[in-house]
Amino acid sequence: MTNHWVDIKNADIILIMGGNAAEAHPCGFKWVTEAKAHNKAKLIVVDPRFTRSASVADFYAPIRTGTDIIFLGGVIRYLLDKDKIQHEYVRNYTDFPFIVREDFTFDSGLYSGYDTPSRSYDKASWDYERGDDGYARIDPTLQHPRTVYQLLKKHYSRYTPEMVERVCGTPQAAFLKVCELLASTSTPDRAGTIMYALGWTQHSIGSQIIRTGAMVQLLLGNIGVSGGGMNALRGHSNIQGLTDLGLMSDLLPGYLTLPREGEQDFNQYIESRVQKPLRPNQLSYWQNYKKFHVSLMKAWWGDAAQADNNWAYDYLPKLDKLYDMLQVFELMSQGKMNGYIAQGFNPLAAAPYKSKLLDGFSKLKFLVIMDPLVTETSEFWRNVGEHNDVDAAQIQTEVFRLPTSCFAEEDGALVNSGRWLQWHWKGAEPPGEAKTDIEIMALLFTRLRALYRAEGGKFADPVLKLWWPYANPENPTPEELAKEYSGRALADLADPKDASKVTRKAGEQLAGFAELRDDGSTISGCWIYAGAWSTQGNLMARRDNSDPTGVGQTLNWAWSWPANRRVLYNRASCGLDGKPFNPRRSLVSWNGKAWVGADVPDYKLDENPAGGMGPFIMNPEGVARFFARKSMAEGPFPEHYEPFETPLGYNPLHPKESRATSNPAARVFAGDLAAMGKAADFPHVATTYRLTEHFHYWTKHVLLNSILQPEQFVEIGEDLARDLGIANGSMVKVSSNRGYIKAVALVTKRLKALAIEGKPVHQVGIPIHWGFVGVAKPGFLTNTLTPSVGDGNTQTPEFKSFLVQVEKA
Ligand SMILES: Nc1nc2c(c(=O)[nH]1)N[C@H]1C(S)=C(S)[C@@H](COP(=O)(O)OP(=O)(O)OC[C@H]3O[C@@H](n4cnc5c(=O)[nH]c(N)nc54)[C@H](O)[C@@H]3O)O[C@H]1N2
Ligand SMILES: Nc1nc2c(c(=O)[nH]1)N[C@H]1C(S)=C(S)[C@@H](COP(=O)(O)OP(=O)(O)OC[C@H]3O[C@@H](n4cnc5c(=O)[nH]c(N)nc54)[C@H](O)[C@@H]3O)O[C@H]1N2
Ligand SMILES: [Mo]
Repeated sequence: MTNHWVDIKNADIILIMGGNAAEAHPCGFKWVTEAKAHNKAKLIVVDPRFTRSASVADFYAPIRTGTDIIFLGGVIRYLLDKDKIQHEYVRNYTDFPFIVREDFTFDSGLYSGYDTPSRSYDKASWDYERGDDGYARIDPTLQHPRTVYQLLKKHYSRYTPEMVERVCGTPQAAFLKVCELLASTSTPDRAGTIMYALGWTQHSIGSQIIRTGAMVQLLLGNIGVSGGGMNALRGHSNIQGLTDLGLMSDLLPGYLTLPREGEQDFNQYIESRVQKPLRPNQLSYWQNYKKFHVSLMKAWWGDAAQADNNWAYDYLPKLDKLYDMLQVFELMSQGKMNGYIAQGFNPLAAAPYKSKLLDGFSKLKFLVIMDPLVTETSEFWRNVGEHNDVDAAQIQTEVFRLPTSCFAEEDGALVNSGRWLQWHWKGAEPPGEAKTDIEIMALLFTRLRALYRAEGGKFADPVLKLWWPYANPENPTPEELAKEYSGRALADLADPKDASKVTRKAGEQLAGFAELRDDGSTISGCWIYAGAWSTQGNLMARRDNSDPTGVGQTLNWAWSWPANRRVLYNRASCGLDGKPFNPRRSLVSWNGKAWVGADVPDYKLDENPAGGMGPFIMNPEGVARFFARKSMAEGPFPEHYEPFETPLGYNPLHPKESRATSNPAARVFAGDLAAMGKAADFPHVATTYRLTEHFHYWTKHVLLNSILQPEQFVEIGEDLARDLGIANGSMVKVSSNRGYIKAVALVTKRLKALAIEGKPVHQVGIPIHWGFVGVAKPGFLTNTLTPSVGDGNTQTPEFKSFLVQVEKA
């Protein structure tokens, strides 16, 4: 989230699109209720299904799955056309006036630089034109035909209300009503928020859908203001912490990035991440990259990380490719992996294309499961008839189960969607043989290290020299780890302006990332968490919810990254003069000497706004981007591409012979592509989703939850049920090109056929929660059906849009 849960109460307009917060985030949803009750906020829901969120909305619009870029691109066109944009904001705080290179082109759905065999782009032309001074060229009048503004207008001119109706199936009147409501927040005194989750992320163009939403918010001046923002409703209680701490295959903690194979040289690695300002007097905060990186390497390898070995740069793996889960399961099914550890992960249930996973797991030598419960993955080898039809005698994989505790049986911090690190305390000891994940990982590490010490091995140093300074090496405490990721000084730190003054004594916890150094004198295991545990103690454990300004910032409740700031980019809530656009809900302001206010300013505290420094200090241009430059796989402006399994078979935006039907830059493995189905055989569009009564695949172990939602069902619209002669409550078979499931038919008014390109398209809704372990009625795994293709940037699987055939069982 750019903002946070409580702040949703400040919104005037709330768009829930690509999520179902009333169902999947019922506690956080109370802030929507607050906004409606106290702020007269209007709630809009856009979803293929009439959901629990829709049932309390002021306005609902249906949409075909996977077509949100057309819808949102249509909103962009509407806002530009009707001049419903916040002018001062857009002109000064975005890249509108920046001039794009002449060789940048877009034609028949493809951007300049496309290479068909590798399905990827040479992105050189996706950039600004540079002046003789080295800075990006701009035209403040916005008249130059290659300003980002002009290119944006041209790009989305194709996204007309007629196109929205044709491709999304959303009636024009409903679409225009949504536009009108959103447009009402283009004035400085009104704010709108977007709440989204998997309905946007789980598509082969998911990241670009989210960007399009962010572009709508920028046009409306809704980023950096209270009641605004792009608010990703995260899933598991600590999934925000997972990405923060760099558990993606290409990340390091704090969104630093792992080097690629071609980056063997340390200085080159740093230089390519330290971005010089693209306009005069901009901060470009990533210029501090080296300080964060060196402090991380010191936290990991201590004395073994020194200037003369480039802070142990050789110890870091250099990626030849991404190792996301789709890649891993591809390698596994090719027989290229010996072992796999599933820690708090039930991939057989959670990953797409189940039969491919069964094949892969069967080829492993060993499989380790760290989990408090029995999972389908831990019993992938068990034949349970139709629900898991395997030949157990042929499977040689050795499975180890390591029982773990769960969050309620340990102390520690969880990071919520709003970036708050909230400390919690255990309520009970773990039962039986269960140990915490920390203890198990520490035991694995210390034993592996002992083996390396005794027997040696290839490239042992990264293991042997890992810094492990914990009182009990076999069980580090959450407190020790928290102090380490927050960070401390290893030597006395001198004031950079006056070397005779010591600002921080050796051994002291740091107050924040501004104190980090690139000379090895500080450690921080995650720079964005620096200051969470300061000399004042564990700030994550704070529980003071006082809110002196009434805007809901509660700065003394827990601790929020970065720097305890609650709303990112909050400098953008003020005009060029430093005065709030909306004094009624002020976050920060310039008092003539400093930035002050209800939130921690996202800016240099003493920076006079007259100097012209932009509010988006992480970007080298100082402003927000409509034109993403080289940061996305598919191109600088989001373009609609059909799901890989498309009911149309072509992209209505492009000439029919165009190669750009589905995401041309998505990575897709040959076998997975061959397993895609066609509309002729699988005419119904399916999507998958969750229910309040279950949490994924584990609450089916709980009797009460299993009583509330006892067995797998699929939602089918009344018109489709009539066509197929399916009665409510009868059994149906749902097949894709990868397998089939059987389930109870729930015939409903919540799903209706949409008219797409003049033809009716039926959508089918499939909840994800059932499987073959637990006390609920045994069922099929929904992911028997789903296709194995990921978003072009994150590789999040396309769980939300694929083709099936429904028939009577
Ligand atoms: N009770 C409960 N709560 C949970 C979870 C749980 O299992 N149970 N899981 C947690 C986790 S890990 C996560 S990630 C979150 C997920 O939270 P959500 O993303 O809100 O959950 P989903 O139900 O997967 O999907 C949300 C909605 O997206 C819609 N949708 C599908 N395709 C499209 C599309 O193309 N466009 C649009 N606009 N909408 C579409 C679906 O119809 C569905 O209503 O929930 C978390 N909360
Ligand atoms: N078709 C389809 N597939 C989906 C989705 C979808 O919308 N549609 N959603 C996807 C999403 S967003 C998600 S997040 C995944 C969820 O997929 P998973 O994360 O695999 O599913 P869970 O059942 O939430 O959790 C996995 C295991 O973690 C264990 N666990 C709980 N606490 C702890 C702990 O403290 N330590 C350890 N070691 N284990 C613990 C639980 O017992 C459980 O067995 O599913 C994905 N798959
Ligand atoms: Mo999730």
